[in-house]
Amino acid sequence: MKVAVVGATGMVGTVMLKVLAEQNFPVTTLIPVASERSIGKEITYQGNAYPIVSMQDAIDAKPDIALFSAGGGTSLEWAPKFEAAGTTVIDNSSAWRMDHSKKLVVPEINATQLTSTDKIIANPNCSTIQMVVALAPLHKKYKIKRIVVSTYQSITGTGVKAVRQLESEYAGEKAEMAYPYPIHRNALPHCDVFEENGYTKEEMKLVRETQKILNDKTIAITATAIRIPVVGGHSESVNVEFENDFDVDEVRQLLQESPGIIVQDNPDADEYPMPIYAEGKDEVFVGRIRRDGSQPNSLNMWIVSDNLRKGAATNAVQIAQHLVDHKLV
Ligand code: A2P
Ligand code: 11C
Repeated sequence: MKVAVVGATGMVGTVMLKVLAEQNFPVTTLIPVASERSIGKEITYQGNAYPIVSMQDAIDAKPDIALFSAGGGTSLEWAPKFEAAGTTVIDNSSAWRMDHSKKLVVPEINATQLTSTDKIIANPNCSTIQMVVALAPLHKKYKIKRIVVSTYQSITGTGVKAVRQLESEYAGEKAEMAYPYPIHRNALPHCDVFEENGYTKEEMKLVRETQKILNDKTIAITATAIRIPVVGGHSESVNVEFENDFDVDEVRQLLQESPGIIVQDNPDADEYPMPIYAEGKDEVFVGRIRRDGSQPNSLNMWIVSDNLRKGAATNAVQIAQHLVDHKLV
């Protein structure tokens, strides 16, 4: 496969390259792309140096697959041009996710919907991916009526500038601000921009993307997204109300047997998921699984995953692997 990585110097792009190498993805030619200011610089992949090229040079090279993580505007402008050259684009931005003609894919849940005619495939938002990986098997078995989710999100989701802000604040130095307030020793109830309804875009992604991936608009969802001074991954407190009753041990068993999930749930041994241990891993970690006694058929759980891995790069590479395995590219 000729593989282009668009945004190869960025936070997610760097992890995409790492995951492609780790998974031994069948790359014959690697085409790293970044902005004009990076052209000519080199990145290293599996011990070899590759020069960063422009978008147009990448299109002219006619890649089979392009993994995009260079922002929504870049995707809107360039993904159709790659498509026109015959490339299948897997796009990590929010540009195409809610487009009715594009599929929003988490391989464990809905990769079987993909066909060779899907030329721009959307990768969901990180906080959505980890939640739906854990909820999809439960929805299938007990049917979800309502989800109340609160997130505790890593600053890596914002990008390099946010990581620098935290490091500077921690060191007591003057920081270039990625957020409107300090993030060190703070919690910001503000991820992405505010929409007119008073919710942030990040919160509404959790609502809209979850309904699309689970293919069920009847699920009621409400979200609060919080940024915290953590780097390893996003954490989520999730309250779910089902149509049907469940047994908590059966829920644990079901999650344990589901692909991409590791259950860490032993309060007696202080065992529960945490972002410092999820960092660098590809799985979604679930714990604190317990009945919510305040209303019927309801469950609480705690879901943690590395937002740059399963929340972005790993999910995109898994989509690419599905396309290769099923000869869809
Ligand atoms: P560059 O490093 O040259 O700026 P992040 O999400 O971590 O901020 O990274 C964004 C990525 O997208 C970087 O690799 C960046 O390249 C790349 N990028 C930004 N704008 C463009 C563009 N117009 N065309 C191609 N790549 C872009
Ligand atoms: C965050 N979820 O943690 C964001 C980052 O729509 O792909 C990714 C934004 C997106 O702030």
